[in-house]
Amino acid sequence: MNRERMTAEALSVLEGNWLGRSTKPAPLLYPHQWSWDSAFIAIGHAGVRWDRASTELLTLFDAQWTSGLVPHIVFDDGPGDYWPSPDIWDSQACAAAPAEVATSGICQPPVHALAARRVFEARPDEAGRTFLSAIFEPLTAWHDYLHRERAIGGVLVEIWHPWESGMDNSPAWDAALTALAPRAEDIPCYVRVDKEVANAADRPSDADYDRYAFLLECLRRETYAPASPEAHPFRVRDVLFNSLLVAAERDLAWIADQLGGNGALARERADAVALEIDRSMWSDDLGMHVSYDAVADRQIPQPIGAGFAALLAQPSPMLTPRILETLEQEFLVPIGASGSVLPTVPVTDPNFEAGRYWRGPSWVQITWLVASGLDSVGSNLLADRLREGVLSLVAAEGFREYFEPITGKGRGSDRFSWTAALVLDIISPIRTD
Ligand code: 2M8
Repeated sequence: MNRERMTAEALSVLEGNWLGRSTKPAPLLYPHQWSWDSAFIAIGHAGVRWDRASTELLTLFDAQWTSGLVPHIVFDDGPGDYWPSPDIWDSQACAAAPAEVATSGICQPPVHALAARRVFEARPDEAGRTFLSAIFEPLTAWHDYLHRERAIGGVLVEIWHPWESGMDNSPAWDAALTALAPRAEDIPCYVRVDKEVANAADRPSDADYDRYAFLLECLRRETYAPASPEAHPFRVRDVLFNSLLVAAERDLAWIADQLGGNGALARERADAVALEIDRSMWSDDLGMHVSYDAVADRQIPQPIGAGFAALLAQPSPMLTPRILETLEQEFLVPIGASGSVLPTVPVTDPNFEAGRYWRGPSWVQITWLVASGLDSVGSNLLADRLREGVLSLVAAEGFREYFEPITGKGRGSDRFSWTAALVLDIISPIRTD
């Protein structure tokens, strides 16, 4: 597939997944609007369908809770089976939830300010400013929510469910999930739809789903705002989530500058979180940043490709050479003449499974973020190799949800929105410097 054809195909994938005011991640498996998917979709649309890009983000923030939480799913009322469905989340029983639309009650990584900045930069005229003014307060409320409700006893923010990481089935969560050991009577009944729509062998195990259901129920009982968050049984300071928060705060500060406002608080928060990422997430053994289990009070010694997103937080320059060495020597797999593929975990890791969801495959959105992080520390050539790798995978296998790192085989859902959107951005990037 040449680049012209790839652009046309990517646009047709996004058109096919358009729901009217937002875009679903994939035709069948994910039939609603997902929070961080929408941010990536907006980034891809910014340069080619600006109206769609701005509408995508505004639709998501229309479903924002009064607490500032941006729900990870905004349910569409069209056809489509998904578990957990709106009745399980029961957002309408929560005073903070919007009345007009059903949503989940948990969140996903805060990549939205990065998207909003790019949408504006694609069109810095009056329409762009109107969009930026409309999204600024909601973005601020979202970040405020994270610092206020999710930073328990420190500045790093916590996720309370693996789904909040966006990397649901990552081996990084195995120990914390095993430790939950829920009693059978505490696990709500549910029927898995995902195993019917996708290849069951690629999906999380039933034991994992029991724990997802158990955690959802714990949170639902407290209207997703636990009175004693310290007592919640799954509390993780995720390296990707926190690194994105730093980048998002810096972009929020930039947005404030554009609007003649004051970005000082956002900058201060970004610097404080970035410092703490280096202090408590750096693993000298692994030569990279890792997540932190706040319940067990220890680092999670699982190297994950998303750990290199810490570059987006601009770590101490003393750490950068070691991070780049780990990335090149432990993670990257060559593809084509000049590309590299970033797997979820190193292909030599005991937990590596080439085709299993979040346990081995390469994901386009993680690769795109790590490439942006490499750009931000001046490693543009390496960043280009990662982006080249994405184009090679897609040229051979289409717009798949994820790819086996060694063979390049496409897996998961086909016609996947963020894969299409980020290919559009890789082919014609919006500059943010
Ligand atoms: C996957 O997550 C959902 C739950 O949110 C699922 O498996 O049902 C993840 O890959 C997540 O990162 C993504 O946002 C979502 C939709 O693409 O699918």
